[in-house]
Amino acid sequence: MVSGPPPRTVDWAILVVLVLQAATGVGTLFAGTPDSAWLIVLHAIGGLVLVGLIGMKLWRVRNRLRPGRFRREMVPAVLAAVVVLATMGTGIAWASGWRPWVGLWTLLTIHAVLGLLLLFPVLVHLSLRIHRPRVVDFAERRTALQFAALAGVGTIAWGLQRQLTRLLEAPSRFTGSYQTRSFEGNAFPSTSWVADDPEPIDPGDWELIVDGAVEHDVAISESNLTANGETEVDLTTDGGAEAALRSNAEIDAVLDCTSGWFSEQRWQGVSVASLLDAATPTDEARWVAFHSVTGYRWSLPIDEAADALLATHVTGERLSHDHGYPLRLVAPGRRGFQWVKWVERVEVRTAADYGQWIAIFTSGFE
Ligand code: HEM
Ligand SMILES: Nc1nc2c(c(=O)[nH]1)N[C@H]1C(S)=C(S)[C@@H](COP(=O)(O)O)O[C@H]1N2
Ligand SMILES: [Mo]
Repeated sequence: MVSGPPPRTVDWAILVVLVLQAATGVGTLFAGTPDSAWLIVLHAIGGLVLVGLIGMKLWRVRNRLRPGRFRREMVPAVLAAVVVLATMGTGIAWASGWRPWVGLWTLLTIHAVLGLLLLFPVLVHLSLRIHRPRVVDFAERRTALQFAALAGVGTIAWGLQRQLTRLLEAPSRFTGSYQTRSFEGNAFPSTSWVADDPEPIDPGDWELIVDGAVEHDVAISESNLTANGETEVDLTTDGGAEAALRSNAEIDAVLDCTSGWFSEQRWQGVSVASLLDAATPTDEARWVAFHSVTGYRWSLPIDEAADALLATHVTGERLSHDHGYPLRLVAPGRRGFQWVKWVERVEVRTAADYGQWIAIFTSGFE
């Protein structure tokens, strides 16, 4: 019988691929434009190569898994094995075109959560069992060839799988997301990142404020926002003087949620550039933060913000409450979680907003 690569080499390769999977997996959450497609391809091929590595490892230790030989120190190893199989299984099922929702979660979300949980049993198992690698473990010509062959098989498997999803008519975008209800107005799914679920907003109680590192604050009421398809901007610091601003904008852009679906829509509303023009950023202005009534917020570098839109309409329909009425951010090339809904404040900033990383997890909790 042919023998595989040496055990310690397989173990180290597993560790390297796992670290790579965790890093590229988290990276996919930010991959919004095709120039980051390589990250997802790397993740997919790495994941398929891991199947081969885990297969070798489980084959090697199969005798130790018999009931009579079970010891307590093996618990982290067994847990790690179960979770890695579940992570690979959910990843492959999703990428092959099986995309069920399990309650509020998609299979892809479950995959990501399992992938992150996996790090715990793996770290414990490692701390109990670690053997230091030696260069010679990898330097063997035969071992190097075996790994190259494994990478080749992984790449071929990935290519075949892409064909399979085409046959099943379940192709995905480069992010791994599938298309749903494009250009059908409010019909596409709506989702909250964690707990945001505000009461519907009464337009009479709402206004949009632009403030921060600007020459003058701006306030816009809901009726001015939508009047005549134009936007009248009220420069509040100028004693209420009203400046009519032609700021109606329209763009086609893809909302791509990290839970694995996307929808392309024609978004209509107020261009952020026109709001910035009205408020006039100071020389120190660098970032623009978009605040939701719920406390959720996200920011964009000021140049990128100028290309974004605060949408009132989605493919011809006034935004529904679920999709962020009266106003939601449309940030082309960014992932869905950055498209803040129910926006009430545009804050021009001189510095990055690190607090947003906490706000997106905690907003909506009382
Ligand atoms: C270390 C843990 C992880 C492992 C072992 C792993 C493994 C895999 C595997 C085997 C696939 C299927 C590849 C294919 O069949 O083409 C996959 C797909 C995927 N994984 Fe992971 N993954 C991990 C963590 C994550 C995390 C943390 C995320 C996101 C936060 C993530 C996001 C994705 C996405 C978006 C896909 C779909 C790619 C596509 O449809 O082309 N993964 N993963
Ligand atoms: N205020 C607020 N905005 C939010 C969210 C949220 O939970 N709260 N969820 C984000 C996420 S994760 C996505 S994918 C999109 C979903 O937009 P939709 O509900 O209109 O489909 O909104 C984003 N904007
Ligand atoms: Mo999302």
